[in-house]
Amino acid sequence: MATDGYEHLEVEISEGIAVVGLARADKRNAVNRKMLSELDDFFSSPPDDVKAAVLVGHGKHFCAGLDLQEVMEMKDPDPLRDVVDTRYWHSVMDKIQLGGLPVVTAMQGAVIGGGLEIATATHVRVAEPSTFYQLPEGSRGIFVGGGATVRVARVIGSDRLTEMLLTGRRYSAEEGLRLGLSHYLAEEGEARSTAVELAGQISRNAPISNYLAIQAVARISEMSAADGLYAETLSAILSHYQAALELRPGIAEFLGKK
Ligand code: 1HE
Repeated sequence: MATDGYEHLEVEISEGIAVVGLARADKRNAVNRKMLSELDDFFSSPPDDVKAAVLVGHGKHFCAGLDLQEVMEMKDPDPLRDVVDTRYWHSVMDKIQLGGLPVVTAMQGAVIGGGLEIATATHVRVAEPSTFYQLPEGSRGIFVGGGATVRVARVIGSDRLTEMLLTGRRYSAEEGLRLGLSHYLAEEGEARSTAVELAGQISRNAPISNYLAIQAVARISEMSAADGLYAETLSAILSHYQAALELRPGIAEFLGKK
């Protein structure tokens, strides 16, 4: 089954896994307003039968970041418009991270600027050897606005984020693996199939365990250690209770036989 009606996204659904493709290869999947609103739409209300998503970029590059052409077309400075736009990026990245689906990203070629912000809003990242990571905002005279100060910093540390922004350097796939920008390094051309396999494996976990791995870890990472440990206890109990509920039909069936 494919979800139709998008201009810059291509969605294919099979066996509970949605492969969501950034489908603007001629512009290296640069993210314009339309693509961002389509990501918003998909991750706000994924189809009920979808248990996990795989995010891919069509063509040779995962994503070249913000559509700079669209930025240039907005001629007059308008701080309020820009605040609203940046906050919209933040809300869409939140939906990707916390909207309810485990998301595995398959990356190749450029993972630049907003592309890296999208990738770090996802939960598992697989790279190919051609992958490189860059935050060229400094050399473009702008600043990150899609969550990098929080999410990229959480992965590589604020010290290295500052270094990436100041120098605009490219980190290679190998370096990215070491830094945690990817969790897996697949053979060239194999990131998507590895990501689909991982998504399939994740989709077979207990839904409550996936929910807590995404939500509880994200929330607890913002808490003090004492509050985090308390929240971990409550989360663990919630999962045990859910497991007990799921066993109930079996118990009822057993009792019914008596
Ligand atoms: C674009 C964009 C884009 C390509 N916006 N149109 N992002 C950047 O600064 C990255 C800019 N792009 C690149 O460095 C390179 O394009 C790539 C390394 C990604 C790929 O290189 P290459 O040689 O394969 O492609 P190309 O020839 O540079 O580009 C092909 C087309 O894509 C071309 O358009 P055409 O009409 O001339 O064919 C490019 O203009 C177009 N294209 N990248 C618009 N980004 C939430 S805030 C986040 C802030 C940021 O993301 S800043 C980082 C922006």
